[in-house]
Amino acid sequence: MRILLALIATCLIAGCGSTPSPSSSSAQSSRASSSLPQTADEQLALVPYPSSVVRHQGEWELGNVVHLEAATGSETSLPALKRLLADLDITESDTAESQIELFLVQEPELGEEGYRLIIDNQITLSANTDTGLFYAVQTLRQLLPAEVQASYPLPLVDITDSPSYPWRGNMLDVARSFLPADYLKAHIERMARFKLNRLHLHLSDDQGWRVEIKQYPKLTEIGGASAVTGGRAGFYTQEQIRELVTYAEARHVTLVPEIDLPGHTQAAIASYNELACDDVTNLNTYSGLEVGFSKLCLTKPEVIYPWVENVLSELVELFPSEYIHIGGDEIKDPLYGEFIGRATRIVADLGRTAIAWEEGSVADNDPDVLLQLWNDQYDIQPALDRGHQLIVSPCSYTYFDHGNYAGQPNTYDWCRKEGVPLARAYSLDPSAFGATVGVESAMWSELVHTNAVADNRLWPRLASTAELGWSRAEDRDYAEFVARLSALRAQLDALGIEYYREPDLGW
Ligand code: TNX
Repeated sequence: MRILLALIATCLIAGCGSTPSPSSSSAQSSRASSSLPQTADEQLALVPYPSSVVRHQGEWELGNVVHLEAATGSETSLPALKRLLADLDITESDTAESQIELFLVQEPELGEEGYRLIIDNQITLSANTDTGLFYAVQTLRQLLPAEVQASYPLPLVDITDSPSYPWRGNMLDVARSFLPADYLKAHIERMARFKLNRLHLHLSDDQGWRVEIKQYPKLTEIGGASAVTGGRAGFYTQEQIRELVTYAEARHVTLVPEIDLPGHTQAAIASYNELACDDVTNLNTYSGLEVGFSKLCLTKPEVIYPWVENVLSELVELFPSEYIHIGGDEIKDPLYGEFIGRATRIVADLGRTAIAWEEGSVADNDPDVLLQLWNDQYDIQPALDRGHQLIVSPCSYTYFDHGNYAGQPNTYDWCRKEGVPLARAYSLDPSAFGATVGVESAMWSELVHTNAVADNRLWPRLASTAELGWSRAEDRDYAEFVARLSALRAQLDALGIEYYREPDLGW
């Protein structure tokens, strides 16, 4: 009963959004004698909340020794389950009474990422894919305590679940201030716990260049050694990137690299001066807070395009992501549109698809190019009319460099003077901006210089990004979200997250 939350008032008004799907209701009726109607006053402490939860009366106890049966093909989900059991000191034995089974099935309604989790007299996880099974394991993890206990009672439940959007992302600006590879690893695991699946790395900007490019070693010798004032310098070696990619793949997180072009390029220019126009006198590294002052010299195509091509070809060797972000923000130049069109085609010629910030919509891009919307009011309609899809990141909801509350020290407020409190972040409707692959929150790092501050800006707000990307819009209710997330505090603690103590959560 520890994980049950009484939400009588909110649920009476809003309903708990736990409509059984046809398949789970048949599971329910086959055990009608032991099942209760879905009560309207309790939700399981799950974030993001599943599409369908059917509760039955009573509990089942998971033993301290379990028997695992796993389908071949559960190559990431089985290790994830084993990590979960190890964290709770639960051991494995073929003769144990408690059983957990992982099945691959063919149920089109579960899609690529959906799953079913049944707890009756055993635990049964099923999905079409290893990804779905991996997410079933994450749900099971939230149903269990975060720390070792003497016993593990679980609610009897049939959960059928699949995401609203394929893109459930977070952006980290590692360029203004670097985040070490160990932090990224921890972050990837934390994201996966909430079923987030895209980590966008902003790898270059005026203040720093963060990824080793073998053909241009000065990018990291010079550009990697600078940072915003008070921030951290550094860069990822190609070996570290490969290791991060492998780690992320095992957690169904795609690392999406961004090289910001043709503006935000002072670190590149300071490393290779010929990338700037000949009349540019400031060829130094930069550690200030201005934006929009640097650019590649677009009237020197013979210099810049081979460089762009070479950098991007090394990048696609490192990052298997289908999508490669070419930036495109905050720069004015008569040749801007032509540059973006050429850059997105360079990405296409490398066998990938480009993403550009919203400004890139002025270029003549193939409609499969994704556009990342960041100004709430930007007129993206013409691009939607041409068939583009969006990653939705409107700054007044998703910019986590803005305060958890108005006036939080070391936060920006240019987009929203009240900051972006949890309630505001949760109130975004990703579908309101037009055709979208999903949602992404962004943490710019001009003012975020340590791991602890990064944690404070990211959590608990990132849990709201997770629910916006996964749960149905009609099921979202802030009071319920807050009650569920509040109950997951021990899980965040176990992950070592130095979250902001959000008053709405009672923290
Ligand atoms: C705008 S959003 C930027 C970044 C800054 C951020 C600060 C976008 C595409 N560009 O360069 O870091 O504001 O909030």
